[in-house]
Amino acid sequence: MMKTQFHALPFGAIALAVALFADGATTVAAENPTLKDVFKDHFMVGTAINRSIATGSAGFRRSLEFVEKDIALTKDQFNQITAENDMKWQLIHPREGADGYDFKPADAFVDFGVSNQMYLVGHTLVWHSQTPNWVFAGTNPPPASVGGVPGARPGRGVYTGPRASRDELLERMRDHIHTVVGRYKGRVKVWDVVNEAIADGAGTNILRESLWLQIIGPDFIARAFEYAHKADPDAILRYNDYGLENPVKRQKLITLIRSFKEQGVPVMAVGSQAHINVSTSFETMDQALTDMATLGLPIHITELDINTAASGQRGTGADIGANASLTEGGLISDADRKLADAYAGIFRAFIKHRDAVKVITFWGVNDAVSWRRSGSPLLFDGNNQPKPAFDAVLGVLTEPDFK
Ligand code: 9MR
Repeated sequence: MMKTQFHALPFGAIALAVALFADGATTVAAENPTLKDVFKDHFMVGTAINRSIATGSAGFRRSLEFVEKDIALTKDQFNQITAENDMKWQLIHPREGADGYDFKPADAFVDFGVSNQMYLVGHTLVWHSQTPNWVFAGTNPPPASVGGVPGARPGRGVYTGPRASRDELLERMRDHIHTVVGRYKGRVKVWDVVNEAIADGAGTNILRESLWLQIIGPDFIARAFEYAHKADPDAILRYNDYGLENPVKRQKLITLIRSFKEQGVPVMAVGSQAHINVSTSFETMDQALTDMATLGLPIHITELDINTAASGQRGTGADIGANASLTEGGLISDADRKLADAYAGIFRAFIKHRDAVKVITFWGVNDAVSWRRSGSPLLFDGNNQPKPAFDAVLGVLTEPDFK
């Protein structure tokens, strides 16, 4: 006779499955549904991973014991990973010159993904943030009136010294993209080629006032995509941004991507970060996806999390740099239930738009390692236990409308 198994259920009540045994007795067996399996016919479900997870070492406020649990959860639940930080310019290419690269952590990320048969996303090649000063430095004086980047907030380390020429900066960009994309060719399948280049707010400027824009001009985005396409013609090249739940910012994205398509720029997917709060409803996400789908490109939800911090419940129009600090003041009341409701709503929208939505990436494995951990924004708590939001997400598929 079959042995009766009765595990404690680590993955919530939805894990219950009734098994009928040969002797006619019924018992309850644990069958742990996972995100990657439950949604396998809809989209990939992934997570950003930090260096500790990629390398199997203590760090990021986690002892080795916890890191090992984070690794187990990552392998269990997700079939796609993104490097949370280690492919950013500042980390992978801190110094000028051919020996200015530091590939070790990024190599560990890629090895981790390849050895666990995960779909790999590279994040990110060109960004206004986390880029070392040497990239922009040269002998041309900066415009006297701005002394740097208009709109840049003090204290955020924006380079204000003498600048490279357009050609110098393009050459540095080309070298960086060719080297990084070339190294991981065939293994990293998707690249965030340009990150967060769209301006916030209601102004008419589409592009953010970055040093990339000021030194190269508005074609810096097109050039970046061309270099990346040359470096790996098979890679899916993504434009990635946040706040696209906001109709004003979304319209800027649509205008920008349409113009790229008209010019033949090889942009192949739209990345919507989706760092949202609990007021983002099914309707909001449905409208955002409906609008973005008119571009005819696959949509990837690239950095999903839902802030439940009391101070983080505001609109989607502001700079994400400010959003980072909005995790104070404790959690909203009934945070777990509101988080579950919000996740269920947006997953209904993702499923409705499954023809367009191909990848959903959570921005972190659990609340303890999240960039906005005080906002408890993910499906697993700091002990890697599933929260009510996990069951709510899995439950969406069994609702009558979502068969
Ligand atoms: O989660 C990332 C955090 O660990 C870093 O300190 C921060 C700065 O590099 O970047 C965070 O990730 C950001 C991502 O790269 C781009 N979109 C916004 C994310 C949250 O700030």
